[in-house]
Order: sequence, then structure tokens, then C-alpha cells
Amino acid sequence: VPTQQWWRDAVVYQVYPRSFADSDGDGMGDLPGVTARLPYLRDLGVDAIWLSPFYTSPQHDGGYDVADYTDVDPRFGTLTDADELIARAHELGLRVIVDIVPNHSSDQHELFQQALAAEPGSPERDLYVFAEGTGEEGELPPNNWTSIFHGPAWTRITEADGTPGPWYLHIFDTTQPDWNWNDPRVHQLFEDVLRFWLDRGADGFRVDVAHGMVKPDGLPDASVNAEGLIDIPEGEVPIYFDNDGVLDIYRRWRPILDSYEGDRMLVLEAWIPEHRLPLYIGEDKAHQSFNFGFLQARWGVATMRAAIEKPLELADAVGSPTTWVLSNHDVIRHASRYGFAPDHRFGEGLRRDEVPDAELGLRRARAATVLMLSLPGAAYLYQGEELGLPEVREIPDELREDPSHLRAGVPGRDGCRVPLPWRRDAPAFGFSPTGKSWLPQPEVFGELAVDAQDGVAGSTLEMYRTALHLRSELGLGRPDGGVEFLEDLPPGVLGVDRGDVTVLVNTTDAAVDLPRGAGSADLAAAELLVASAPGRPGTIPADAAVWLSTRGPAPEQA
Ligand code: ISL
Repeated sequence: VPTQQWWRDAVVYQVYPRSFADSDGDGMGDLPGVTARLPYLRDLGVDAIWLSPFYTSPQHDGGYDVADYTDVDPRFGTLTDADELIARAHELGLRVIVDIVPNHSSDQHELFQQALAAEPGSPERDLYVFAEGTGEEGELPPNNWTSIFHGPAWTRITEADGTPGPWYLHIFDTTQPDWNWNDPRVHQLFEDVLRFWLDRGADGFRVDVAHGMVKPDGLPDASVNAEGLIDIPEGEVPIYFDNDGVLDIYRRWRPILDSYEGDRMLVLEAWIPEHRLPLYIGEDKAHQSFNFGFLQARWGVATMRAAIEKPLELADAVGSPTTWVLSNHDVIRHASRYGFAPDHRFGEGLRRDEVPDAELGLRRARAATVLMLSLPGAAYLYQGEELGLPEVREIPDELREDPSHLRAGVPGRDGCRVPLPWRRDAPAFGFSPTGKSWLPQPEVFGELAVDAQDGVAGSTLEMYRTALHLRSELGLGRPDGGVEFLEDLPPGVLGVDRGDVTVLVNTTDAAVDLPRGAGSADLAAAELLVASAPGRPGTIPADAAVWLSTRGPAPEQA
């Protein structure tokens, strides 16, 4: 395993433990299930895995409601299982990133329970954000903030003697009280959590809501729009995100990471305006942050080109390579997203009435992936995208678990969290030995199962394997060489020169001939290394992407 800033060009595979592989038959994935499948991930060709939360949790938000940051939920296994997972991953040359959720805990966290039981104004209460209500009797919330999921961002408590008490802040679900980061004890607590997982061998942390934590002084009202909803002008964030104080947290965390051997890292989940990114990334702050612009870019030459150029410029400004993301556990799977009508609001919640064109979606998703994997920087993959899994729409409401589905008209995020299909002909498609699955899997998962695609030329799985192995062999993730866009291509074709490889994306619905003599090379004569769809030699198929070898013969496969 190379140790020099491995995260700069790493391919990181997100494991959502509930839905990856179930070893004990309860219908929910677990850590031993992940450990057993690590060879699959090594063979896929990724460098690292990121594990979504597996900590003790009542699971009101898929584990992003943490009741104990330093223990494993019994549904997922034990601390020993976590140790074994990390050790086995390291043996296989895979790094392990764990999730840290510092904006809020679960209401079942011991410290929140103590805060509820303590006196008003007590030090116990100071660990969370309690505030007196407004109105005559404090019957109205302290301010007008609304939760990301649904309803007000405040819930009123009842004191031990039965009288109504103050309100606590929860930017997410009511079961997810926000920590008070003005209290030094909260800093101490999370610094201890970092050390706990660093000591156990974690190679880094994915920081949840990394632009949250610090709230504006005095908790002022937000401005509201005509409908009375919090007003979020284009390109800005709600009032409770991206406040300057949060940067100090990373300045304190970085020396802790650096005090450990082996290049430990922080990757931020921060939905912030671009110009703010340089404040978060740097040698004394975080290493990298998810770039969601690529995920949000619509299909098309201009949109995709801009979504590549902007982050590359920013990467220069922050002195750290960008990241690329197409899917995660919060957004509609990209195999479906690209199949929506052009007016779909990309990267946002699914509307109940929206039915994607599955075939077109998968075709474009494969092309977008082939493009993404050619670009310099780190790439983050989400489990199941290597199988071309679609967003699952047909989940009955009563089985949905994501709290955001309580918002009117929005089915929520369960559709990208359905357990993975491993075997076409096994119960629960091999997800669980008992055939149980916490969310129902649709029939189409059978033909998309790992064993149905394994070794099948042209399958999505084999396309990922080929692209990932070549990306690493040719060093495509490395920032050197830069990215040159080819000009004078046929309309609807995007071309990127990556040195050894030229990438062409045909965004039109008809095959186009490979351009002769575009740039310095005669592309029509170049060797085809990767194709997102089969086609006639000398052409790029409709809605497809190819890698062409433009610098001599391809190196031998390792
Ligand atoms: O998912 C979203 C929209 O559908 C985002 O607003 C999301 O809630 C936000 O990016 C924060 O996400 C993270 O923290 C949440 C958790 O529900 C998400 O799963 C997690 O990725 C609260 O912990």
C-alpha cells in the first residue's frame, strides 16, 4: 500500500452496512457480512472503503442517529467484528474510512438522556442546544428554523414535574438533537472519538454534515420566503450551516490525525458554496470534501464540462485534488437519475410521480462513470452502482424507514438503500442466508446480481472492473498531466485528453464516427480501452463513453 497521501487519487467504495451483506440472517447487513465480501471489493479494484455508521443507534435515520460513538450496534456486530474488519481490509491492501456524526446525536445518547433528566440551566443541558420558547408561555419555538427532513427544527420537552420546559434544536429528525459546540466538553468528546477509531486502525473519517455544528450567535430567525419557508437564495446555505466557527473544529482535529502514522484523513460532507471550500481544505484543516457538482450536472456537453472545469480550478486554489461522486445513500441512484425527463431537479428528492426511463438511465450512468473514472482526484463509489442498480420505487410506505419520507410528496431515500443482490437464484438474492431483507428487493435485482454479471463481457460489473484496473495502472487519478478538453468535436461530443488516454462522451442519441485527427492524435486509429456500451469499430455509440489509448500501446495487464 503506498503511503504518500493515498487519498489524493483513491477510489473509495461506500458501504452502507445495513444493506451490503447479512451474515446472521436477521435481514439486515452487518460487519461480518462486509468482512466476508472484502475480497470482492479488492478484486473490483478500489483502494478504500467508507463505512456508513454502524454505531449503537435506534436507527431512526439509518444509524446517523448515534447513541454511542464508540461501540457497535448489536444489529451490526461487536467491536471485535469492527477490529476484524479493519485488520482484514488492511491485509488485503484496502484502507478503511469510518463515518463520524458530530452535528447531532441520537436522543438515546446517554448525555442527552442526562440532559433531559437534569435541572433547567444545568451543565448537563449545556451539552445540547436548549432554548426558551417564545410567545406568552414559551409555547412557540425559539426561532423559525425548520428541519432538513420535515417540520420545525425545535421540539419542546416536558420537565420531570410535568411542566412544559424549553425546546431543543434538531436540524434533522426530532430524535437527532444538535450538540452545543460552544461547550468545550463537546470538543473533548469528539476528539476522544477520533482517537478511539484512529487507535483501532481507521485510516480516516467521513464527516457528516461537516458544515453544521456551529450555530450563529443568538440563534436569530432566518429570513423567510412568501410561503413562510426558510429562504435559501441560490448558491447559499440555510442559516444554521457554514458558520465560520466550524473551521476551528478542523484546525483542532488535523493535528490529532497527523499525530498518527499512515496518512489518516478527513473527507467532508459539506454542501457549501464553492467559494467557501478553500476555508475548509488545507494542510491545517480537512484533506478533501465531496464535490457534489458533478453529481448534480445534467447530461450534456456544456453542463458536464463545467462540472469538471470548476472543481479542477478550485483544486488548484486549495492545493488538494478534487473528488468525484455520482451516487451515495442520500441521492437517487444515478442509473435512474439519468433516465429522468430533462426538467427533473438533479440530485434532489424523487417525486412520487416520476418514472425514469431505466434503459436510458443505465446507459448514461455507465457513460458518466467511465468519464468520472478518467478524471484526476479521488472517486467515491456507492455500493451497488457497480451493478447498475436502479433506484427502487416500489417500496410500500409502511416499510419505508427514512424520516425524510414524512415530507409531503417525497418518498424519501430508501430507494437507494435496498439490500444488494449477490446471487441471482438465491433467496433475497444472496443478501441474507435466511432470505430476509429489511427492504424488499425488486425482481430486476436478479439479473443485476453479482453472479449474473461476474465474468460476463460488457456487464456493468466488468466495465467497472476494467475501468478501475486501468485507472490505477495508468495513474489516471493523479493530478499531473491535467485535463485538456478537445475542441472541434462533432456536436454533442465531449472530449477529454488525459495523456495516455483520451475520453470521448457521445451525449447524443445516435452513434458518431470517431473524429480523425482531433487534437494531436488520430482517434479513429487509437486502441479502444474501455467502452460504456458495445458499438461498431470507429464509432462512439449513442449515449456512451469510451477511453482510447493515445500514447502508444497500452501497458501489460498486471
Ligand atoms: O439527503 C439530503 C437530501 O435528500 C441531504 O439534505 C442530507 O440530509 C444532508 O446531506 C446531510 O446528510 C447526512 O446527514 C444526515 C443523514 O440523514 C444523511 O444520511 C447523511 O448523509 C443527518 O445525519
